[in-house]
Amino acid sequence: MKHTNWYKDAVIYQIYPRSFCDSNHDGMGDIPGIISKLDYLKDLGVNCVWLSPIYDSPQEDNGYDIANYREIYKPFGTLEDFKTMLDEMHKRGIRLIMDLVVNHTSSEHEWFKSAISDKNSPYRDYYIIRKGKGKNGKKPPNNWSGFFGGSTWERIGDTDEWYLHLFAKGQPDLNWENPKVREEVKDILRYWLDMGVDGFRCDVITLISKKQDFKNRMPGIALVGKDAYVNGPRLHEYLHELYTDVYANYDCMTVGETVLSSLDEAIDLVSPEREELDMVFNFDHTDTDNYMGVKWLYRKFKLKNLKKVFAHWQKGLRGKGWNSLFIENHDQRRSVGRFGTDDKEYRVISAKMLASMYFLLQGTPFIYQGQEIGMTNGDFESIDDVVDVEAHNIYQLGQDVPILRPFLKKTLMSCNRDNPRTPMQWDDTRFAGFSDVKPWLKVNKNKAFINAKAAQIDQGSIYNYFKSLIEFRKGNEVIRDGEYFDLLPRDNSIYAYARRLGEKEVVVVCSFSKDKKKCKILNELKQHKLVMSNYQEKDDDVLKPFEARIYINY
Ligand code: TEU
Repeated sequence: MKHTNWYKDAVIYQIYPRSFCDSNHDGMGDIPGIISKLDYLKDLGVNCVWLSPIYDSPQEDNGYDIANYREIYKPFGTLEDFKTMLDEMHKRGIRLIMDLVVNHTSSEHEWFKSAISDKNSPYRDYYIIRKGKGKNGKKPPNNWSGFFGGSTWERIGDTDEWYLHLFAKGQPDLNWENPKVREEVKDILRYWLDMGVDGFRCDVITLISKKQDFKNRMPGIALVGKDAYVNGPRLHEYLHELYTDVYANYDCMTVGETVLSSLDEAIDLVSPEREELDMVFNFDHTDTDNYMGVKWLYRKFKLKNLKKVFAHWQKGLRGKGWNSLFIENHDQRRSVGRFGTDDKEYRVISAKMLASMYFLLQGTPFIYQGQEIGMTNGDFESIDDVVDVEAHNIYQLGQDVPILRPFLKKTLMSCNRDNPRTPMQWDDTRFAGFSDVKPWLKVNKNKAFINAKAAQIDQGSIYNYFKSLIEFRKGNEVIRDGEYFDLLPRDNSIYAYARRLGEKEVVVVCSFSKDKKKCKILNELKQHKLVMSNYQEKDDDVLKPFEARIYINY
């Protein structure tokens, strides 16, 4: 089947189902809740949804631990609800991509239960099981450490064998070396594609192939062993196999979550002729405010670094592959208040500026639920307000390793993954219109004035700004195909870039400063037409705090 590459014209909205809309009064979002909000998405103007996992799961990692790939987690609804949702989306011209979590399963998956209870189980080799070290194998097979802190190995009962888990204990890694595992994955893909879904966001897909030596690696502060489990030796082979055996037969798209991949590695993943993935999420820009990619090690944001990263990817992938554009997701803290912006006095202005900044780069933009109304980080006061498994593991690590405590004191509340997961703020009622009972996670107090109902009415809202941006992108070939030029690469408070296609040009000018800033570029744009801005009044050559302007010359 011919791929139409529809994703290049998509604007994708990410739904984190647990926090989106509760219809059955259990304090958790669900599929009928999503259906009730499809008109809202249609009004916003998005034409694709990425749905975080809705599969049957014990929810140790909120669904990123799947116990049955073909069933829906009961509190979220039924397969019938799912089919209705898909139908209702398609009726509105909205495509659906699912979260594909196949680096690991849940430890509650039947395969895993069988694998660990019986050494002769046909599923034993579905997982990565190795003998421990020391007397009676009581020590883990090697010193690798995982994404949620601590060893990547868990002992199987009191035997001398251990299983590998790069994430939580309840997320055992699948053994992709085993061809049967790959066949299972293909069957799962076909199951959903045949039902009509339009593609997949492939969770931690760059971790599926592991070097098979399983030897110790150089000790370090985080992700010991990553050279053995990130971008492993057979990654490309596996992805190509999925492509030829499955994706090639559907007009679908895939976007890989490619943690820790460089531009060169990404090019190999998305070059169309290699037939692996269509797009990747890289995290270089969300790592500009931390050290060594470790988000808990916060460092002051510098605009120059962000520009460098965007230029690197915009230029680097040009003509070779397609970028994904995002500044938020369910693992990242809220963008407003981040990247040197302000989530108090200038919240609305800042959110619109950030939107202008990333939305008009080359690639497919993603909006994470609540971003379109400028939702902020959670009001968490202590670890007791936080549910996320990663936050609790890291908190525990801080208790065990006192040297880490001062870092965590600063960042545990502001960087943990529950920040973007607070219930979607639909209105100003007690539980923000998300639910009529107490939600699973604290509702932000600012629902009183940050909510979708108010935003839809207010012409000057962030929501309506996003609507205009989406409208502006539609059918705009300069935005889709134009080349990227950084106009002020060395400036540390103004981000100005152009997108050029032939004679046509779009120019985006954004101030990342709380102070007024003189900007010489503005003088050169006198012949251009201003099409959007986050302020009513304008000075000729001075940008107001966090001002954004979008110009065209055609
Ligand atoms: O995330 C993978 C990942 O490496 C990071 O986003 C990580 O969770 C975070 O940076 C830790 O600070 C994916 C999913 O997006 C995440 O929600 C899951 O927990 C994880 O995989 C495991 O499936």
